[in-house]
Amino acid sequence: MTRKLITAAAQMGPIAKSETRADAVVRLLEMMREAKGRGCELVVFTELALTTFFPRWVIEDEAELDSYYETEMPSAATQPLFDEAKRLCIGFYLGFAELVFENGVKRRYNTSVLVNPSGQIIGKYRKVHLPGHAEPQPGRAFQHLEKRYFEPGDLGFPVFQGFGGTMGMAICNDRRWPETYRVMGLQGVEMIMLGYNTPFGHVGDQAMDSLTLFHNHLSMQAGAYQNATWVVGTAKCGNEEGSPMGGQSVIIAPSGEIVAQAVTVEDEVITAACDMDMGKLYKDTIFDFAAHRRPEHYGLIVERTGAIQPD
Ligand code: ING
Repeated sequence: MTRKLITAAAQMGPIAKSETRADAVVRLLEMMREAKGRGCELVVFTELALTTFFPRWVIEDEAELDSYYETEMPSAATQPLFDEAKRLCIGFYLGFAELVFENGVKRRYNTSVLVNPSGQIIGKYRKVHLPGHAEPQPGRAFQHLEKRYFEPGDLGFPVFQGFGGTMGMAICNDRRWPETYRVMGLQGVEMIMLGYNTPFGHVGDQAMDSLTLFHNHLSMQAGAYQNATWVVGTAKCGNEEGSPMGGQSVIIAPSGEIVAQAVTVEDEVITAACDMDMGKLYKDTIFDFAAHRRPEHYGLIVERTGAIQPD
């Protein structure tokens, strides 16, 4: 009996600065219902799914900045998502800006949670790789100030048992770093869910920026194949407050093949029946880490990869 997980990526079009959380939640609920209508047990929403991508601006007023963060999850604005998930018996991944006080210190994270079909949070992740800058950069049409508005995640790359398998989470820029997938791959992950907000023109180099969508899929397809895992990548896209962002949300198999892809830059639900046993073929053959992977022979590997340091 194969483990089929019918999965949706719920791509979001722009969220205007004027849109409230309630407005965003209405859109998310509509897509949750559409996913359920297609038989889905899981719907993957995007990064920062409740507000516009505010790191594109310099925000000096702390109260204004704080207004983009959630201080609890579920919050009053997001409780309807949890209630509807339970009513429909469907789980979800949700990205949002998290504001917490730890030992009396205000901390800010770019966060996602995994919620099971009973409406309970079974996993939490905080974005590790923060792109862009801490200080405003001259000459940019839009800033990218995630290093100013978030701290690097302090939860590592954990995996969670749920939906009949081993599930993992990442957020946006994380998908460009092989360590993201490998740390979860070494824990036997079978599906990695991630949301992204990917503005065009991020680097300011015409040749590189023209490859934004190619690099989007390249990163996720490679991560999926090299770690024998499903990858669900859900965009926030379209022209959001004048900033064009890439779409092309995808569901990618452990083979690296794209099995579903969005074709608009609006709210769009894509789905796939994910065989959660498909990765096993790869993990038992070409990506049998125990049989073929040799960290002890990788030479000068530093950091905390656990590799044996040369004498
Ligand atoms: N955004 C972008 C990401 O997809 C970026 C930053 C855009 C990097 C384009 C490279 C090219 O990684 C977030 N939110 O991480």
